[in-house]
Amino acid sequence: MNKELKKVLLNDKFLSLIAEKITAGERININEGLKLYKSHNLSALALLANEKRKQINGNFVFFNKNFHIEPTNICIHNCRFCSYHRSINDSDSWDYDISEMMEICKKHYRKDISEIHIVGGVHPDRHLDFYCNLIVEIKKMFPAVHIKAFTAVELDYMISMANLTIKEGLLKLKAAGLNSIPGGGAEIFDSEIRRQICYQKSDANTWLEIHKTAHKLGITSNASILFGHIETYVHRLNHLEHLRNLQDQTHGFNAFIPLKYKKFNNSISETGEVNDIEVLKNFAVSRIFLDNIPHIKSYWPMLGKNLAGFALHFGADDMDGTINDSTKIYSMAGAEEKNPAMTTAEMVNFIKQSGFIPVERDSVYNKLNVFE
Ligand code: V47
Ligand code: SF4
Repeated sequence: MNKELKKVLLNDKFLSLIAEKITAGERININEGLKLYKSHNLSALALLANEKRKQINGNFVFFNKNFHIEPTNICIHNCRFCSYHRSINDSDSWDYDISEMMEICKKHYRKDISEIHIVGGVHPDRHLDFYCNLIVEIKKMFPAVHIKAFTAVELDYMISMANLTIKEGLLKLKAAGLNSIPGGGAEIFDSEIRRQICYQKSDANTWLEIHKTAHKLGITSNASILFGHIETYVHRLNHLEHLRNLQDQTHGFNAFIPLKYKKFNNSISETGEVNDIEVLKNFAVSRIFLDNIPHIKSYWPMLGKNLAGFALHFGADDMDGTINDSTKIYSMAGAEEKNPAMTTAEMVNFIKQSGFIPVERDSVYNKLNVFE
């Protein structure tokens, strides 16, 4: 345990115990996680989470060069927290065909882009073959790019509409060129909270089963949590425990992404948003609890750059990517970054200023470039 940490924790038996557990590489349980959430000792939480991140990732902070495609904002679901989805006849809905998405690729693609992230609404008429063709076309034009695409909720719909099992559907997508799966759609696994905020969409078991099957097929994935709405700390911790248990079995999660609920223009706006202290605590507890998921992502397009930088001191070690102003999901929900884009130089500078060593990575966290 480092000296600074010892000094801060000297008079707090519980926090000292957690520090000892972290040093010994032991897990914390749900009760301990709950006590951490309830602690107001923010500096101790930062030091504890930082200790865990150092064990796993040293002083490195990762980023990649990527852009997003959002094929459609038309969605059969109506999640109450979502500011993005529209009905087919809404004037501000979109639904790109494959050639339009190839134009988006051409607009954003440069030699050094390593990943395309594809996530959108669950369009009633867009099925598995359409998305397989999309991936095939992208890979024809950019064979080396990593395609991280479709939340488990989108996959659930397209695979069941094709009358295939999860395994068969994922194998088809893999054969087309799908490389990994993003973390969205997880929200909060608790069935009562899900009933209240997103009752129509795939349930927790389906989300977990899709990721488990993907991992077994060699398709790695991310996991997320949507926090700061009507859930309690216990709901968050149960969510983390589901992920930790699955990761023990499969080791297929690359990163965990805490997504802060943004209130603009959706039907639970009256819930309000949690403040930055809650966001930082949530990063710290996630880092300490999820001892087996290697990376914690500070998703700057949604948090805003400043808060994303602070999160790096609360356990996060990954800034996602340069984005190139290609995503609208968060700006439509009121996120700080209206047109998220960072050049490599800006990203490197930002990470250095925050006190860490920037590393450009690929989508599975191989180090491509270390900016010492
Ligand atoms: O599941 C929707 C969230 C997610 C709101 O894997 C909202 O690298 C906040 O999958 N306030 C989709 N969040 C995004 C996603 C993602 C994002 C970044 C990185 C990765 C990755 C994946 O967006 C949804 C939902 O939890 N979301 N509405 C809102 N109002
Ligand atoms: Fe559809 Fe996803 Fe929005 Fe839910 S969060 S309404 S599934 S786009």
